[in-house]
Amino acid sequence: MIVPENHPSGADLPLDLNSVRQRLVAQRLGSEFHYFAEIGSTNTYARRLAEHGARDGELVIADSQTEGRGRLGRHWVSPPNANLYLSFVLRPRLPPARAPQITLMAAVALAETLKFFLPVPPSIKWPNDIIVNGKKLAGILTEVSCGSESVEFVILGIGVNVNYPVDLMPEEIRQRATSVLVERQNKVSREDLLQRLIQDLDRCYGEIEENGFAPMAPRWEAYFGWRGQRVRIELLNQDVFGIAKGIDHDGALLLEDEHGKLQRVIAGDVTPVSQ
Ligand code: BT5
Repeated sequence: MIVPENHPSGADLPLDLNSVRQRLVAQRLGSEFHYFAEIGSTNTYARRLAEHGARDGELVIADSQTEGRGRLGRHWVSPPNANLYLSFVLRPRLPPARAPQITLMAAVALAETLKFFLPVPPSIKWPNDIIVNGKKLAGILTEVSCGSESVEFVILGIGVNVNYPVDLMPEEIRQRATSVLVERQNKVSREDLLQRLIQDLDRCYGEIEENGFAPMAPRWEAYFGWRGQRVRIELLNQDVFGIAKGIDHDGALLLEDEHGKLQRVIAGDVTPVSQ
């Protein structure tokens, strides 16, 4: 690979996507790569591609983002050449009500990939975070466009902190974020992680389309870090408290309220609280 002249020696190199493509064994995901050294947001770009007819599985990937997005207008810190920022255009054969299962499926795939690279298994924080040793290592941003009866497309965006040292993290996330490098104390190949992630997502995507989420639910549950714990759910206008019991077949979080009744929560942020 040709290294740009202005590249400081010792710094991380740009992604070598040829090596990923050559080794990739996937049915649908990664059918086409759209690579950017820098982009605003891979999700925004992927949405534009989808609106112009991009096919199922096309992948937008960048070495840095200037306007990386989280949920609810939050910011995703996306420095150059250290991490992974990617978005797939998906055209799943799912009814709109089952679209949230894409996020759950992606969390399972991401946890299965990361388990291979980490000394301790990651946990899933419902619905979209991957947590290691209590800190956030990866996040998922799923954006759905629906017709009246079917899902038109889903943009599945994933940010993974890979070779990201704590001292380069901005103050806003330093106490709460981690990376593969931080957890294993040495660097990993972003190409190896990316290849495995695409393959795991491809497999899990096929599984939920074929059989629904139910057969995958036990795997999700096995990674769920807050079962049996008292949690706070931050909804848009209020906070709700209860005991996290797991998820139902649609991927809603099951919360036991103070009267012992099970409530279904379909969106929100979960934080464990002391009993
Ligand atoms: C997420 O949102 O966790 C979804 C993140 C998705 C990012 C990917 S990158 C590729 C694709 N293109 C995009 O534009 N986005 C996707 P949320 O649950 O709302 O979490 C956002 C919060 O995570 C922020 O408010 C920070 O507190 C924290 N955060 C921001 N950057 C982080 C990072 N690099 N590592 C860990 N935590 C971070």
